[in-house]
Amino acid sequence: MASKQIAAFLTMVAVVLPSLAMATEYIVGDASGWTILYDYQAWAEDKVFHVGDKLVFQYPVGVHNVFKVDGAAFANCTVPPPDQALTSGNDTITLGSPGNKWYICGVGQHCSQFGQKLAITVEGLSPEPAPAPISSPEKPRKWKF
Ligand SMILES: *[C@@H]1O[C@H](CO)[C@@H](O)[C@H](O)[C@H]1NC(C)=O
Ligand SMILES: *[C@@H]1O[C@H](CO)[C@@H](O)[C@H](O)[C@H]1NC(C)=O
Ligand SMILES: [Cu+2]
Repeated sequence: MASKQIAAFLTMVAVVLPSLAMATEYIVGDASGWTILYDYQAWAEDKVFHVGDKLVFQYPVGVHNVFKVDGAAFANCTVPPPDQALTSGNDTITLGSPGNKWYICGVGQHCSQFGQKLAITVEGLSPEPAPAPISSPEKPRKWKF
């Protein structure tokens, strides 16, 4: 009885742990942190972000802030209402869904004049399924996993 429960628990741990271990915490801008005159697109370029990963925006409190915005606001550096700002100086955002995400600094002209903006694409948790072979005339293969 009890050993059955333990077995079930261990199975659960075995399933859950690897996915937790794979979650990555990214310090935006690495040692430079969240600042002006830094190329965040170059920073993001070689990274693959997944659901569950975290972005940490680090900066001196009061000098910058972080707004999550949509694509249009990102393009125009449109700053949302102040109550939507993250201002802790160590703002952690867990990437909760796949898709495009946009972040800007709302202080002064940091976004529009000094490039303090980050756009990323978040991939889903599981790898993309292999594309189905379209041209193959043979009957569908049975995939073994
Ligand atoms: C962004 O800027 C463009 C060009 O100036 C303008 O046409 C558009 O309405 C702006 N969008 C937003 C959401 O402010
Ligand atoms: C910043 O946030 C990260 C992630 O939440 C945390 O691990 C880290 O300890 C924090 N650092 C400071 C200096 O508060
Ligand atoms: Cu700023």
